[in-house]
Amino acid sequence: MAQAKPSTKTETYKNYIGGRWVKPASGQMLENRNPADTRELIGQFPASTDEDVQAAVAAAHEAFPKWKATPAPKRAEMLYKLGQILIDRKEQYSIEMTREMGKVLKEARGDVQEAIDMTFYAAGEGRRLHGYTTPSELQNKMAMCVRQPVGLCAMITPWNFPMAIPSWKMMPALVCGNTLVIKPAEDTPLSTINLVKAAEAAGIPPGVINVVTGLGEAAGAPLTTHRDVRLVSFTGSTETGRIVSTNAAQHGKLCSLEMGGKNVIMIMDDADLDLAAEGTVWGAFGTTGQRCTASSRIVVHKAVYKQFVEKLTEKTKALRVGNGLKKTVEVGPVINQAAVDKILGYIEIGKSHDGATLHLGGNRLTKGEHKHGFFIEPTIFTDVAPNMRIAQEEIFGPVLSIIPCNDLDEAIEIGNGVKYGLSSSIYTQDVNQAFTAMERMYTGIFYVNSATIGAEVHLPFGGTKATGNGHREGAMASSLDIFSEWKAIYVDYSGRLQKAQIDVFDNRQ
Ligand code: UN1
Repeated sequence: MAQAKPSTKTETYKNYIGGRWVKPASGQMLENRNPADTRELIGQFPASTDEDVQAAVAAAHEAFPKWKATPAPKRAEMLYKLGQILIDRKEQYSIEMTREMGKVLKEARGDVQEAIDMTFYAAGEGRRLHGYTTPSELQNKMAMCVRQPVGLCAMITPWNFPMAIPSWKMMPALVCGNTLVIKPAEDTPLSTINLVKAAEAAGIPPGVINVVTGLGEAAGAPLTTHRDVRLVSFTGSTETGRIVSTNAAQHGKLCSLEMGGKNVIMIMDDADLDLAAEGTVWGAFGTTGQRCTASSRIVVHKAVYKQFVEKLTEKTKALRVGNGLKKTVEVGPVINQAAVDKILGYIEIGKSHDGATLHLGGNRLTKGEHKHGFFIEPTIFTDVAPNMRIAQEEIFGPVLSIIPCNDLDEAIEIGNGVKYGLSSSIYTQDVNQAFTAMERMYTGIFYVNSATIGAEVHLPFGGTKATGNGHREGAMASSLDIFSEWKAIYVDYSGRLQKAQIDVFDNRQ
């Protein structure tokens, strides 16, 4: 198939504030280019600043009382409509996502599908949002709990799942009755704008959802300190997350963080090695390794090490790297030049600082169809020691470290021996080993006989240790804990003053 032709048309996009598409106050724009072919301009997007953030927060603040007062089932009806619109526009939005982010079209479709799933799933909550009743310790008194929205939510989202991750935050926030301002990553504003266009078409009222695009410091930071923002929900690097949570703490805000990972697959000596190799290729090189759940460490039992590496090498060599719009391509580009520099920097660290064996790949691809994009070969390091930098730090690219081990205990120790705790997995046919690992891996997600990626929206998504701050997205119970607050209600119908903890109940009466 011919290489995708660079587009000649330049679209100019706007912020969405108070139900209107508006230019940024500064008039400054940022270019968004296709990482598979940087000659192709996706569009110009607002380089928003504090002034735009102020306007967006004001709009969300104003819209809040009415949205909160809208019955939850009615809010949910709009989400059902939004889900249907996303289904109708899925192909267009997926193609646009591949062009702006680089992930192969099949995966872009998965990303949009995840947003669809999340939207319908959250919509279902409109007729639940359950609280509970509970007995009072006093007679003629009723006690219950209801959920209330937290208020105005600020959302700062990453480029690697540019529609799915915004949907994890937006949909539960909306069904709970919150209004929001979202600042998508500067590399992928279009996919979030597309999601918001669908929300606009679904009839979500002006001001309920607002978008400001631009850079983190100029457009994201002001959201983390604004007086009227009640909650900041962030997904991105651990470094930025720390800044976000410091700001949030200093300004008395609720804060939900989803950050890095250094996820491990443990392959035992009884594993189905073909399945494990196939899973490893998907976990490590799917989305070009740019998932926080990517399988970046493989701990392999020494008894099957050689055999596994052979199988993995063969499968990895067969991967086609290129423009994700081409049907045959399995691995797209990385997101931008800074990512290329970081990933190549880590490959160098692996070789010269860590002294690991560069077994496969290790280079940027610069010729032919790769000439104008950010392409890096799927890269495998072998004989990696658990404490090497390439085995400890998040690379966020197609670089895999293979670490030998002697048994399950050692695999678990290595697996848990990093600062992150997002996802982990084991390949084994032995139910005892599987359950042992399940219990002892201190991660937020665990898989048996599959890689570390592939979370479904109705289960909790998030991690332990440096990955997060205890919150989970996805799964409704945990999402509601982020986007709603409890209100405890006591109704005394005794007609007299009753004092909890003080009045003594007399059962002879
Ligand atoms: C991420 O890893 O950055 O679990 C998000 C998965 C996807 C979401 C990944 N559903 O692989």
